[in-house]
Amino acid sequence: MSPASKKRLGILISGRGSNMQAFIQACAKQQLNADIAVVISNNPNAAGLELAEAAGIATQTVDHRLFASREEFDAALVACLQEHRVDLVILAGFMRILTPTFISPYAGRLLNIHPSLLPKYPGLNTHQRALDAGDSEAGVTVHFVTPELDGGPPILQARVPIEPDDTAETLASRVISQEHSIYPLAASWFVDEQLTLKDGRAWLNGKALGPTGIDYASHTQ
Ligand code: NHR
Ligand code: GAR
Repeated sequence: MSPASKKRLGILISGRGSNMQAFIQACAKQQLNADIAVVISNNPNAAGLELAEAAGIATQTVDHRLFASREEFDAALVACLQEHRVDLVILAGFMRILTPTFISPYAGRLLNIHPSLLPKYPGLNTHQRALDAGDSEAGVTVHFVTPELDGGPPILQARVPIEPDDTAETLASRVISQEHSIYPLAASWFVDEQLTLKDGRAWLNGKALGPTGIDYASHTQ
């Protein structure tokens, strides 16, 4: 693909930004043939904003507390992404639920990473919930975002074992290293036009994916 037609990513964060950093590195190593056009945070204190600035990437803060409704906040996010001519939106630890005002203009061009083996544990506190349930494994899912929270079609999952003395923190650190591998990989499938959302399902190279997407371990075998 010529540089002029490189896809432009917009990354939405709320905090640390380690997944965003994985995208910066994947672009630098040309594992991901895209440009990061803008990093947007709803939280003015997100540490990830400084990481993005240090990498020379445009940043914006759109503070949700300054808007009267979720729809007005979402419209401001859309305006910012449009200004930066974003083709694909990456939610990377973004902590605000989005309404159709945001999702409609980016339907099929909007990815999230969720730290559980969806459809298990949508929503918050996933690692503690997996521990409390006595699960023997946990993991992470990259999925297309739809209006149903963490309910959009899965694309790629990685599994990790749960060890007997795990805490939510030790489990999260095992999961996050998988996140940094699978999220840029799934985005590269989209950027390379192998991945689409159609009829409510994720399709990779013309094949509809199952309800848990691709398993990363079997993909890398
Ligand atoms: N929006 C839609 N419509 N669909 C999804 O699948 C979304 C989404 C927005 C964010 C990320 C998500 C996750 O992977 C995500 C997926 C925030 C909350 C939440 O409850 C839940 C899930 C996710 C992100 N947020 C609270 C809210 O009132 C605020 C919590 C906080 O600020 O700490 O928006 O887990
Ligand atoms: C990641 O574990 C991500 O999966 C999770 O938050 C962390 C963000 O870390 N996302 C959610 O819980 C979304 N609700 P990061 O800021 O270092 O990428």
